[in-house]
Amino acid sequence: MGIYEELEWRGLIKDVSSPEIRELLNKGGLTFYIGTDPTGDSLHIGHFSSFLISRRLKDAGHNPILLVGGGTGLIGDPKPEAERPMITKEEVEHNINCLKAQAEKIFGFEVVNNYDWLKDISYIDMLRDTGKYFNIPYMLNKDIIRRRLDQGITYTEFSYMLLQAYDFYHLYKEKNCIMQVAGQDQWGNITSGIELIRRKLGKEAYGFTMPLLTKSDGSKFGKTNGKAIWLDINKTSAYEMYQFFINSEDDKVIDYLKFLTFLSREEIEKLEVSNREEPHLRLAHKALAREVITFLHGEEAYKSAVRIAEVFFGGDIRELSFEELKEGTADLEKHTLEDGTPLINALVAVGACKSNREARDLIKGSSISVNGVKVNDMNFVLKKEDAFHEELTILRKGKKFYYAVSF
Ligand code: 545
Repeated sequence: MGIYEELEWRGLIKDVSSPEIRELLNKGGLTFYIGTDPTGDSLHIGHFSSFLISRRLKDAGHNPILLVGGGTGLIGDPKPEAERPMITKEEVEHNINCLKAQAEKIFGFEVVNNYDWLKDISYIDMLRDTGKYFNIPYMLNKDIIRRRLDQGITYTEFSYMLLQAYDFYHLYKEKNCIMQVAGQDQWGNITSGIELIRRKLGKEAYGFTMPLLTKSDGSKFGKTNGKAIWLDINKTSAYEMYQFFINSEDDKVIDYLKFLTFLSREEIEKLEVSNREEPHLRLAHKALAREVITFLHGEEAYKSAVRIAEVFFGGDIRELSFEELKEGTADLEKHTLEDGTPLINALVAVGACKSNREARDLIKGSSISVNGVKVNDMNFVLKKEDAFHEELTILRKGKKFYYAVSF
């Protein structure tokens, strides 16, 4: 199985510009690029699969270039829904630094910034040397432009494809980069570049896209409760990421394994059987979480995430470090109570029960613990000095309902 067939099996090939791509990819040794605009200060899990593809191609003997769009980010790639708000030059610069560092750390590839060549082109030269190769009907026929025509699109965003096309042309000339790879939303921009190279240089360039990951209802993959899953560990902890993957939909988890991990076909097929025949073991989900978190954040972070998950699932929270406790309670609502609040009142205040009477019953029934210790004393009082680091008090009702309290 060549790399092309492997990508095909993983479901990573959506559109290809030419049937020759199979042979080119299987042969190895070509230079290709993948680009990203600095619209944020971190990549998120939705971008991850497109970047992993570069790694797969590198491992198959190709040379990757990662491009950050310091120039294009100032313009804004049109989205189907609406015009993008302009971001300031300072913001673009900040985001570039973050993305560069992240891309280098995670993928270790050469990073180029298109601002370096786009900034020097004058408007007149752009119109003469690039604009002249773009026919308005051709541009209007691009999917993304058609989708914006009713509500409108500014000239600025309309021109975006010229810049991305120019990048491809530039990299083709300067670095013999003959292929561009991206998510399926980039098809129009990729083909514009291929067209420009053909017309200006008389040479053939190539490109292919991969499908975007979705949830089973077709909605965007990569968010939980409206919160994105970031690759930056300071924005999304390893434990949060663990929860995200462990809770993947059963009918999607195999797709995610194919897109987001380097597990072999054999290993994934085994997990597919397990997911079908013994779904309660959640082996596929666990493998997914393990592979992605270990790749991004290392073995230690992954182990710690599992430890937090296991402890919060019914273990002893006193075994966790303070950092881990904070991670494990990060998505709980934080209740602020007065130092010295009786446990009974606290249970009502945090919403663990409806009345003092119910609180008493719970305590009597040994269902309540405070900071990992079962409490049977009706007169128990919560104190700041007993809190973890005098900061965090954790109440537990039954096996898995947690409440975080501070004073
Ligand atoms: C710019 C100049 C080039 C080549 C590419 C570009 C960027 C491209 C684009 N890509 C998307 C993107 O999202 C913002 C990331 C925030 C940190 O807009 N015009 O930059 C996404 N891309 C990865 C995948 C994508 C795409 O980075 O291709 O499909 C998402 O999975 O939306 O010369």
